[in-house]
Amino acid sequence: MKTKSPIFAVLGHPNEGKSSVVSTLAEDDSVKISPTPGETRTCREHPVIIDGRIVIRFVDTPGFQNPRRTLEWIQGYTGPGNRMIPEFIRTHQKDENFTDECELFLPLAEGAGIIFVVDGARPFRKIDSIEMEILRKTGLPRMIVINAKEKGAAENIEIWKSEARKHFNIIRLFDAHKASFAQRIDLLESLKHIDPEWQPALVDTIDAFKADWHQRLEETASIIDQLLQTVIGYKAEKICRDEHAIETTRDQLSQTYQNRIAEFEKQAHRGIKKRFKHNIFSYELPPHSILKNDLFNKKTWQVLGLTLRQMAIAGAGIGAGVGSQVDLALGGITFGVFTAMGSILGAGSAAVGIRKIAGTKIKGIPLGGAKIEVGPVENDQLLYVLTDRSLVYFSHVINWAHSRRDTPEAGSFGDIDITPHLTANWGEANRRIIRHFFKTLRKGDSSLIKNASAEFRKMTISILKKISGFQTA
Ligand SMILES: Nc1nc2c(ncn2[C@@H]2O[C@H](COP(=O)(O)OP(=O)(O)OP(=O)(O)O)[C@@H](O)[C@H]2O)c(=O)[nH]1
Ligand SMILES: [Mg+2]
Repeated sequence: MKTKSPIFAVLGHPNEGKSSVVSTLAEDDSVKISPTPGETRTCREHPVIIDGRIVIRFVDTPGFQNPRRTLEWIQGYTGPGNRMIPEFIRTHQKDENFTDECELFLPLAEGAGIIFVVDGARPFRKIDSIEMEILRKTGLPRMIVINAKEKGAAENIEIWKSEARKHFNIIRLFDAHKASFAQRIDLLESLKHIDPEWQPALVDTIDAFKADWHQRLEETASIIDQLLQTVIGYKAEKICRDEHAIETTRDQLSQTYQNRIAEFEKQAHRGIKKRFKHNIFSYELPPHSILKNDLFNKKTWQVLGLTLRQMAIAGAGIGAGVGSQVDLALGGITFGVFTAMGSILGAGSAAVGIRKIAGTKIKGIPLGGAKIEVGPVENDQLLYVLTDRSLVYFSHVINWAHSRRDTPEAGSFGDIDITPHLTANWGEANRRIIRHFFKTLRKGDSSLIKNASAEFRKMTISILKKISGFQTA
């Protein structure tokens, strides 16, 4: 049995998406990917490390340079099968016609399994069958990954499949730029079947991936928990000695309050992004994302939690008092959102009025002046909006493959609809949990908070699982 972690070389023609497959599978956003063929010149190993242990390695390689002549040499080779690749490298290492082959064969000389990547969107060509034949002749365990770069004609894919069957017993369709966690696990599951010797190690690898994913969901839930706790506990305060400056100071303090809350949220989102290994490439939110609007922007509040019908009613200028009745009339679908919206939209301001969210207190102090306090938050709506925005952010991050280097457009991946998972659509059991959590936090009894927070995190993990479409144990 092999004792080292499984190793797979990702091979193919130049520019087919080899580096993209490596980057997505290894969740490494430092991999160089470019539209120019020949971007990858040397082999680079990308280990996946979980809990300090290498669980699998993927080797990115340059594309074939001279497949026809390589196959000719292989067909003329008469030595022992296991010496063929080392012998090819030894014979051609000084020949610049085979620089890339000598390089891409290096991991094969060490017994790596093969993941052959092709762009299934383009038509199949003769050169492809030559490359496939080379790989078959190596006798190494191998799988073909059809990575359709664009939505190719379905008949192209069918031709690819039937040609691939001649050389590979495992054929997978995999979209490197869009693969979800579930699809990545699926690909690893198929790797198990390419070589019985790798199987026990790969079972272990897959278990490690799943356990790690579960841990990430736990950590995300605890980041959201902490964010809400921090926001509930926060207030901005200032002493103002000048009686005439009280109003202006209060406005400035409201701004400070608002900025700090926005900063708490950013920190939480950065934590989530980091946990999902988006480190190097600066991940951009898609332009259509609701998160492109600031936390306190009216649009944020309009979109999170308001159905079209409610928007229309809100647009008709219904104020706070009526809002709460409409809320009831709609059977509680809005989970209280509309009540807040009624008052906020009724106020007609471009930004959500902070005074409606966090109470301000002005207390006289000895020797003149006042102590001004903004916060803590009085209106649960801010907490629901923060929860929703964290769920939206999580959804963006997990659906953003590490191989992507562009800015997503509407309809590319942002169309994954997480509306059913937003607070306004939660079932009664979950609503009860979050309401209880907020109430307990406000009371401030630390032993009760511990339990309420654990219950909130447990519920959040189950929502995150649903959003990620992957049920871990
Ligand atoms: N839309 C889309 N584009 C992709 C996909 N995979 C790769 N590409 C694009 O295709 C180009 C080549 O991708 P790479 O991953 O660098 O390909 P490669 O096979 O490593 O290329 P070389 O190293 O040059 O041989 C890049 O512009 C990628 O963004 C995909 O699944 N979907
Ligand atoms: Mg490359």
